[in-house]
Amino acid sequence: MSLPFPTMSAEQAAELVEHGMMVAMSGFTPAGSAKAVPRAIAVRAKEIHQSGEPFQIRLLTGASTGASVDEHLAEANAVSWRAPYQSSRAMRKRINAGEVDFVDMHLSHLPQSVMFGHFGDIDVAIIEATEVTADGKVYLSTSVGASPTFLKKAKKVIIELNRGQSRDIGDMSDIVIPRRPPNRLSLSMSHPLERIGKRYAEVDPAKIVAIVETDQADELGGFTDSDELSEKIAGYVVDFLSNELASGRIPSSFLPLQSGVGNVANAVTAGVGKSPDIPDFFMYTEVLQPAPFDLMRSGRLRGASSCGLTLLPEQMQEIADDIEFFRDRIVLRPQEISNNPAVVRQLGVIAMNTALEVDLYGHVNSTHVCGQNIMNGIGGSGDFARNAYLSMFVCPSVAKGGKISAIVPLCSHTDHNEHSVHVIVTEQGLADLRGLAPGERARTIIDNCAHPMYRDYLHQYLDKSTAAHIRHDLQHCFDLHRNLMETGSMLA
Ligand code: 0RQ
Repeated sequence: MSLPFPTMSAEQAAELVEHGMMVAMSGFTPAGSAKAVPRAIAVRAKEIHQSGEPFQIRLLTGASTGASVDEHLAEANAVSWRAPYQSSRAMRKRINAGEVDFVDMHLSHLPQSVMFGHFGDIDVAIIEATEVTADGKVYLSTSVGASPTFLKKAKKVIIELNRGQSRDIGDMSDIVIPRRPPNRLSLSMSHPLERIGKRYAEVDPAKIVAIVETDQADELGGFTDSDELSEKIAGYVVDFLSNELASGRIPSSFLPLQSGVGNVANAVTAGVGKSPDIPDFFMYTEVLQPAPFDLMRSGRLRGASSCGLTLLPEQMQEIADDIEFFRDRIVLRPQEISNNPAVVRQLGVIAMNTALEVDLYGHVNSTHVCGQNIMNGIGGSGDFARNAYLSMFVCPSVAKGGKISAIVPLCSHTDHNEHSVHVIVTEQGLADLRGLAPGERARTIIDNCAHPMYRDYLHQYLDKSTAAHIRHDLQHCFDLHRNLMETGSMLA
């Protein structure tokens, strides 16, 4: 049956987007990202710029996106404002050059901020779906993200109907938009796979101004095989979790895992899966990456609640080919539910996220190099870290061949403070900070996690600092960062 909505090309749909508009696009990582229309908007922007006219949009998504969104639009200089998270080289460059205003925020907060109008009106939403019905049911594709809220709030909606994505993926969604406070009900979820919502998002059909048919796979970046360093980090994590299990601090049935983005996080989850000491487990997480997917196939991962499927094309094909196996093992939720702090606390999640740098007391910087230039953003790490039963941060002890130490006297920017950080792990070892006072924390982090080439410096910094509850030398706490900026190396 044909739909009562105008079908058009991506180029025609792009004409509906005007300079200065607030545009919301689907996507939570490259999973479910809009593709054809943003690419056409980038081309349109370049043409308009060539004629001497301005063209820039304000851009909202669920989280990071595929290349068609951030990379293409940033290269075309087509974005003036961006929220809430990105991981694109081109976009990062423009943000750090002061050419794009970027709002870095907790991902669980985004739908509520949209609902309350913190960013103003949404002029157009561009949402990838596997099916849309005449009465406005929208079956989303490989991520849910903030799309249900974008569909509700946008003045106009463009649907990218992706025929290349299996229609069955849409049924994995479990969509609920919490009521506004003070009438918000508590979320009743006692198991990571418990369903509390509908399988589709809803939109007023009168708002759908275009259907654009596509068939492109998600633009997933490459994952490197785990290397020696991430294997070491994974080894420490596995030993630690095994000890926690043996001591009864983690129940014998284990607790749901959350794992952040990136290769180290991927390798750590793979390591947990390989350990004979850790029982089959569930995940309550925001991104399902390739390693946990393989664990699901082997039976080690019993099921996962996520916000998106950040998977390799062959893994997506595997889901399409064996939907009976995956249907009851994966639930895709909106980001205000997948990352909901109350649920994270209720389920007792074990959170594993990645740090750029950690200071002597356990504060974590996940976002800003030397406190200034953004890498990606806080993403969902804060949603999980603050409320997890066990909050772990992992990172290599050094970056750039040793020129940068990940363990520093004082973080140059703080995303997660000492009160939300329980365990730090590098390839040097693991620091369990629970129950430790500041001085003990500092020595444990230096001895267990810092690279040997930085340990003397850090101990001396501590010893020379004025005695206090938290010892610091305000004259010298950023010497490593200053050296890095002046000479390209922290130990100048
Ligand atoms: O630089 O890309 O030039 O080689 O940072 O570092 O070690 O490859 O690690 O890819 O896992 O990224 C924190 C950025 C780590 C990421 C961060 C340089 C290093 C390299 C990348 P190159 P690695 P990863 C779920 C949860 C916050 C959001 C989050 C992140 C590059 O994990 O964005 O967790 N996390 N969200 O050389 C300068 C330092 C550095 C440094 C590393 N101290 N100073 N550069 N690098 N440490 C996701 C969502 O919310 C969707």
